[in-house]
Amino acid sequence: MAVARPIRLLGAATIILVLVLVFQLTKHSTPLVGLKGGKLNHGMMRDPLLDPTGEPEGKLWRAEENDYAPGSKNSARINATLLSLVRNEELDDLIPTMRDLERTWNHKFNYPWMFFNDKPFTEEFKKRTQAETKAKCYYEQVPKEHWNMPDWINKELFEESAQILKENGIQYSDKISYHQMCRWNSGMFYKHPALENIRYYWRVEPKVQFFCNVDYDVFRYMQDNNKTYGFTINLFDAPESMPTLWKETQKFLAAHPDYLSENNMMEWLTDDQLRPEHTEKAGGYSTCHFWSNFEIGDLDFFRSQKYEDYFNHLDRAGGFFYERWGDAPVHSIALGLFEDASRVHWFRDIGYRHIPYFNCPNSPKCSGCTPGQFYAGEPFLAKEDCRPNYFKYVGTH
Ligand SMILES: Nc1nc2c(ncn2[C@@H]2O[C@H](COP(=O)(O)OP(=O)(O)O)[C@@H](O)[C@H]2O)c(=O)[nH]1
Ligand SMILES: [Mg+2]
Repeated sequence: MAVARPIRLLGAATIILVLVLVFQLTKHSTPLVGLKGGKLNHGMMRDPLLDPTGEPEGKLWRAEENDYAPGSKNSARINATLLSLVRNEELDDLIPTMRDLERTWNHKFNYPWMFFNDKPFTEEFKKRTQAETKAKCYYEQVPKEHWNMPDWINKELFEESAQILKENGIQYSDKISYHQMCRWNSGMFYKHPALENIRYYWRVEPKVQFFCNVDYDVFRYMQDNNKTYGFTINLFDAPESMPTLWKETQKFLAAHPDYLSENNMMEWLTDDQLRPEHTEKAGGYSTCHFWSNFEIGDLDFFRSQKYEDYFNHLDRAGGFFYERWGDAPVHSIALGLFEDASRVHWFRDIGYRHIPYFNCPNSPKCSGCTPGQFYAGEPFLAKEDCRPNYFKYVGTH
């Protein structure tokens, strides 16, 4: 039966094709909670793999991912580093984090780790961290002039303000080192001499977790796609920590109108629909920000004249100490105003957790978190997610 065989083969091929199609149609069928019917809608389950802007799936997953895989033509390391400000006492929390990131990503690329501390690192810290990676580790002390409270800050006024903030429920407001840390992460980290010749960094904090195998060089992805900044989580902040940050920002913008990017993210920064009380208390800023305990960034953005002028303006205004301005809103506002929106990237494929929030993709490359999960703990945490706002105004790039 010489004719029947091709026909049978054709039949089998059709069945396989139908099965593949059905699989493709059903594999991401988790209901999307985010922009349902055009309305912002918060919920614990969110599927970041589904595109909340309604664009066809696939467009947002990079087809070119394999171009950056180890062994591919683009796999040589670029000028970049992992970066972590950490205390000696946090060593036990840092080790599992290093293990996660080495297992899911860095053992394929061996980017160096650079640890920063306001105090000298102990020998134990050096020995145990270096033992976790084949890559080179660097241990850097933060210069005093980058860490100390600047001399134009009035110590008594700081203490009085800290008490008021504390009464308003602002965590760590009376801990001077927390203010110093936020200021260092806002305007000092990129000035450290050890980073002078480095272009990209990936910020890592002790205790954070990584859940997904990432098989491409994210730094090279940033470089080749002209990205300035990458994030995983977008959150609202406590407006009480920054009553005058937006006012100072507006003053700065009035003096430098030419610094505003043409394709800026102003609508995202000033949304007053989703949490109107936040926007009001923060003087017009929605408080929505890139959660900066995870960030993959281009140091040249922070070293730019625009960013430097903005930081100096804020620093002189005193809010890193008299209020509790965080580096997350400061970075986010600067990016939102001075950078082109298309140069900020949502790393939807990097499964991540910093207590209590998650970015958890629905992908076979991930394990250890629930796909779409945003938080663990009290249900009120759900409303802290402001990615729907970001997607609404800025989209995904
Ligand atoms: N060396 C050093 N690192 C600090 C200090 N304060 C905070 N950090 C680091 O800065 C980052 C943010 O601090 P963390 O306590 O996690 O703040 P949170 O995430 O806002 O609760 C972490 O990587 C800490 O290890 C400090 O006084 N010295
Ligand atoms: Mg932290």
